[in-house]
Amino acid sequence: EVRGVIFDLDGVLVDTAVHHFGAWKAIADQLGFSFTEAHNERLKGVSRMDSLNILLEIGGVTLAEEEKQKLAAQKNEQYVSKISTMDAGELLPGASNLLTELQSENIPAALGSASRNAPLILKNTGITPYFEAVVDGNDVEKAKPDPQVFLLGAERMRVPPEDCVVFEDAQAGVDAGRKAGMTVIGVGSPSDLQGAHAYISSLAETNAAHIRKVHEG
Ligand code: B16
Ligand code: MG
Repeated sequence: EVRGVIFDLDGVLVDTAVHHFGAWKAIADQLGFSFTEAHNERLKGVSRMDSLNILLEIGGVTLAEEEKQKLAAQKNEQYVSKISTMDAGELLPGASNLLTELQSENIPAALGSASRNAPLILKNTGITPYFEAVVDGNDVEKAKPDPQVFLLGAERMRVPPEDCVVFEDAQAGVDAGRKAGMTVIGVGSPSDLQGAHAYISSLAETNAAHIRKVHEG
C-alpha cells in the first residue's frame, strides 16, 4: 500500500536547473572556459561542492580549497538572488494538482532534495504546507545516490520505505530511491534515467490511482 510519496525538488516540482546553470556559467566565464547546457546535465541532483568539482574538471582548472569555498559561495549568492523572486508560476505542470490530491487522500508527502535552498523554494512557490517532512542538503551527510535523504524522509513521515513512492529526474536520485527499497517513478525518459519502475514526462501525467498502480507492480 502507498503510505507516503517523496518528491525530488529541482526538475520534478520546479525547474530551477536554468538558475543553477546561469550561476555556474558565470563562474566558468570568470575562470575563462565555456560551460554549456549539455555540461550542466552532469550537475543535476549533485550537491553544490560536488557540482563545483565537476565544473572545475570540465574547465581543467585546479584550485585550493579556500578558493573553491569562495566560488561555491559566490555561485550560491547569484542562485539565491534568482530564486528569491520565484513564485507559484514556476511550479512545473501537475505539481500543484498532485500535491492537493495526495493531501485530500491523506497520503503524506515528503521532500527529498540535495538542495540546501529547498526551504526557500518551497516557501516562495507556496507549497510548504503540503509537506509532512522536508529533507534537504542541510540534513544529510551522504548525497544521492546514497539512500539517506529518502530513508530520512520516510522515517520523518513514519512510513516504511517499501510503502513509499519516489519521484526523481536525476540518475543519482533514481539509484538512491532503489537503494532505499522504494518504488521509483522517473520524471524523464528511460534512456536518461535507468532503473525506475515507471516513467512520466511531467507530474501532469500521474495521479494517486497511477501511483498505486505502479507501486502494485
Ligand atoms: P544547492 P534536487 C539539487 O536539487 C539540484 O538538482 C542540483 O543541481 C544542485 O546542485 C543541488 O540541488 C544543490 O543545490 O546549491 O541549492 O544546495 O534535484 O536534489 O532537488
Ligand atoms: Mg532533481
